[in-house]
Amino acid sequence: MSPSPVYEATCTAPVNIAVVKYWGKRDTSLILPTNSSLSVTLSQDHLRSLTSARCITSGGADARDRLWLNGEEEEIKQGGRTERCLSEMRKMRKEFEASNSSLPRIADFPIHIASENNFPTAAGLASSASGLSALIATLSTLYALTPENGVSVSDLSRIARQGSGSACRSMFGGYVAWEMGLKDDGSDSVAVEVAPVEHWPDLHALILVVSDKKKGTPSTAGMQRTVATSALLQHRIKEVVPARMQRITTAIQKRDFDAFAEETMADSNQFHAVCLDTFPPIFYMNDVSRAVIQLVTELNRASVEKGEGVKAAYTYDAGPNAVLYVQEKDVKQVLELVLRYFPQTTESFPDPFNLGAKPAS
Ligand code: 2P0
Repeated sequence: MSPSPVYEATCTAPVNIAVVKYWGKRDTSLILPTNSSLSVTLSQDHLRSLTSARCITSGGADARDRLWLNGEEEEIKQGGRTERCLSEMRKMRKEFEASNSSLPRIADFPIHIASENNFPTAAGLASSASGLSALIATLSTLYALTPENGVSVSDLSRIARQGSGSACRSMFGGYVAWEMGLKDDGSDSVAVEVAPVEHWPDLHALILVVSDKKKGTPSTAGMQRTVATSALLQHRIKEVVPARMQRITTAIQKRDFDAFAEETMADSNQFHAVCLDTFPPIFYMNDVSRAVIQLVTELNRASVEKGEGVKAAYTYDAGPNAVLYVQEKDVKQVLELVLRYFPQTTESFPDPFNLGAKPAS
């Protein structure tokens, strides 16, 4: 008797850090954003989710979809985001099986999924982006829903988006836009590659972990409050982001760090201004975050005065941790400066600069 086949797959997906921020949904169920966004996907070496999925072919009491996150079992809620991603991927696999009689019939088997992050979850380090992106990458491998079989990465990003908005951008490496799309069904709200990592490989992301505690206001709830209450958001959506998306895309294409840095810092500032314009207001940055902004501003001012151009661009997500984009030639100088003004503590995180990561596919 031959052993029954095992259907399983394991993939990783990295974190991405937005330089034009996604904040606000026009459709909370399909996860359709109020503006386009753009990010840099980091290297898998430092911040990544690792996800395995296996079809349960044996039946019995265990034969239901199950999920473990960092070793703890989580309920897969009916109608929830994970369930939605699973059912969308199953639907595609069923269509694939229907069109190809030689494929094993695995779409209806229950699936067990285990996922782990190698960094603090929900500390403003985009864990949902890498987590949901790794889930979709793993299911696409398990189900052979790949570009060779006519399923593009943008197609997969449309499903990852329904798990967590920012996850659609982690489906690509390098420089990635999430085009908000115009359609109500979300079919045109997908991630697209702006440039591969090889286009501009000497850009580094230095992650300064100010706190690895769970953030106060979860993004999903925070952005809905902003949509409901902030007048500044409407200005941002209509007047600011469309032009900024064009300018930053051009800056990336030209490898123009000064322009890239200017747009990145301005967009981070406006995202946090929009949070402050929300009622009740949302505060993600703390005093240390603001001190890092002052340090970077002073460093850039002195450097531009000397004719050496901008040295670093800060950006902050839904938490106090700073991400500094720095060109390779300036990494040492910027790190030394940060360490001088913010001596390391070893209490909650062993090495705040251990996570310096180079974008990669
Ligand atoms: C971003 N953030 O563009 C922005 C900047 C946080 C600040 O995407 O509700 O976790 O799952 O779609 O993707 C965080 O939002 O929210 C986020 P959901 P998500 O990276």
